[in-house]
Amino acid sequence: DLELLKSKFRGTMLGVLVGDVLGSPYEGKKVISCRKKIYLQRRLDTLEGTKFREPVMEFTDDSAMTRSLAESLIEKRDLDIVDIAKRFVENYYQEPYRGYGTGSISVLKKLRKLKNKKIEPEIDVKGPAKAIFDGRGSYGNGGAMKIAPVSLYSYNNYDNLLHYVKEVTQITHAHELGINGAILQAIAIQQSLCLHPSEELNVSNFIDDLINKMDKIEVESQPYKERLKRVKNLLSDTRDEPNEQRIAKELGNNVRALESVPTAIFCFLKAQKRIKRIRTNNPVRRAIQYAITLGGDTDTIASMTGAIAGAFYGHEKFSRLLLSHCEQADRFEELADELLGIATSKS
Ligand code: F2R
Ligand code: MG
Ligand code: MG
Ligand code: MG
Repeated sequence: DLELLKSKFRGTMLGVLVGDVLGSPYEGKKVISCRKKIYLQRRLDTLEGTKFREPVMEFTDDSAMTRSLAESLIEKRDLDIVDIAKRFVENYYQEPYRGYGTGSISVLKKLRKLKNKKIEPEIDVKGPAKAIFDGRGSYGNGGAMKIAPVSLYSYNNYDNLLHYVKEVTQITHAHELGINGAILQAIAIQQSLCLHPSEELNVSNFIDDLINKMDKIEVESQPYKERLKRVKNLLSDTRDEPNEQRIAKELGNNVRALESVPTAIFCFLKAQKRIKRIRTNNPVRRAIQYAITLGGDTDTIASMTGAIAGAFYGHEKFSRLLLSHCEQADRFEELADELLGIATSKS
């Protein structure tokens, strides 16, 4: 069903943007207080209920890099990591104020020098990422935060998806945890794309599928698999419902991929049902709002949550009024449509 797929592609790209935009004012704070929760509830109610009275809310590096990646896939109609790296660099120098991570900034600066020297780009494009953090590479969530367009591009080919995610992520993240975090986020989005939003989501199947896939991907130690098992346990603990502090402690809420990608998956799955003190019937908004209440790296966790939720529910669940407040919402929808054109013409 092409109409449904179109809606899901749009939902994915809008989820990245909306989560980032709504989450970024809270980035870096602790689990948010009761008073802040009420404020957040009112703020989102206002944004969903007013047309463009406030200035447009700006996105950060998460959406900026997602946009560059989507634009490259569309322009090249293929995965071209040299072109993607170039676009990351150009975009960073055009808008350096978007709140990039320190590791990513040093990679982008080195990539610019490489470009000037024009040395064997196919080999060297992954070089700077390998050099940072004393040669260990970054385990930040910057790989996962920008990966959504690859899930769309390869939505119907799992093996290609894994290969492409690894290639793209290695431009900025060489650490295994950074790469596997991007893989987990990409396959969570892909799973959501393949499910029908009018049928109730089977939460335990969704998480079991991810656990089985990560079991094959993580060869030696299995930290992501272990976190996903925690997600499963926390979701099934209905008697003693875990509060935000406990979620942040057990799953994490920071810039490390290991301590944010499983958290985003948890937020999406938790929001299948009503959540105490979050007053909305909209499951996409509920997921994003809940992700923000966990504090820490709120823009990125809300953005990754938004992408997975948007991929499941589709774009109809995004309030048009809310979107009117988000910088470049139309552009993100347009990119989704163009990615759909390419992804469906390939197969
Ligand atoms: N950078 C931020 N937020 C903080 C400042 C933003 C603020 N608004 C401002 O303008 O000042 N947010 C963005 O960064 C995260 C994505 O980060 P990315 O792209 O993965 O960057 P990086 O630097 O590679 O990794 C993030 C941090 O993780 C630690 N780290 C990573 N690998 C490490 C290693 N091998 N050893 C030690 N530490 C490692 C470092 O502290 C990195 O700086 C998103 O939240 C995005 O929104
Ligand atoms: Mg950011
Ligand atoms: Mg195994
Ligand atoms: Mg962030």
